[in-house]
Amino acid sequence: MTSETVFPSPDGAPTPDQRCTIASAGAPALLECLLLPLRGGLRASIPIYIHRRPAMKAIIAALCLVAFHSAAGAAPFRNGSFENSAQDPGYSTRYDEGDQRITGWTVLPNSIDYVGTENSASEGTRSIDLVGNDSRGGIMQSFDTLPGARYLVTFAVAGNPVGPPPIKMLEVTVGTETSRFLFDITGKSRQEMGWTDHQMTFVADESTTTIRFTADTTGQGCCFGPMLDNVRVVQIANPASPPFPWKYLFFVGILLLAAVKLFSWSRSL
Ligand SMILES: [Ca+2]
Repeated sequence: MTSETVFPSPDGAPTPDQRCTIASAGAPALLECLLLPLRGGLRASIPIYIHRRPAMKAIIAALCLVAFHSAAGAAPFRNGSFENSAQDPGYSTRYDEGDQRITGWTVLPNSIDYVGTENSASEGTRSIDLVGNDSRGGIMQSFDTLPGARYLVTFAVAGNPVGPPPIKMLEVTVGTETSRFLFDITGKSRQEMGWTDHQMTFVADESTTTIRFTADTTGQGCCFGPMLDNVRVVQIANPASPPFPWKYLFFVGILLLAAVKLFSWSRSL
């Protein structure tokens, strides 16, 4: 990886065409680089070397963190049918805790089976057996939500008919809501899975919400769990009243403070 950082030389002021290429100089240096045109515009005739000013670096770093935090978010809910991944599961592939090859999803302890041709899916050709090799497993996704809004989650449940236990139990946690769902595999087969839609609602408390699907068959004959497919999340009601944007008010305040500091600092030179 290349790293080239070009700042104003000690005997020359920054110029509009000053080249600035950074690959690994770090966030504070990158921000300095991005601010070069601004500094040049403010005091084109005065050498300005922010990299020699720890206080200014601290202010800029704080601005950077606040800006990134404000802009940060998870993402819209995605890949609820598990059809997109970095690897074709084939018949069935075991994924351990922390695996993120299924787009948008992270595997929870201990493992899951990413099912392809082993069993028919509810939608498409792929689904999840929430119990992998260790009698317990799960999968989670974080996604953008509007605080105060109500959402409806719909998902298809079945049970892996290949083995015990006969009654599969699925636990779903989203926001502060937790529900359990049972599925009896009696009479079901790999071709006739008996997929059944279930629903639950939740009100988002934050701008990001996490949904978790987990299962535990410990002591019940091991490793054939409830199966999951075709998860859908839709907003069904707006917030009762818009939440006051404290976060953005704080961000504006930091910007004003930084502008005052920058103005005072530039006048002192
Ligand atoms: Ca699917």
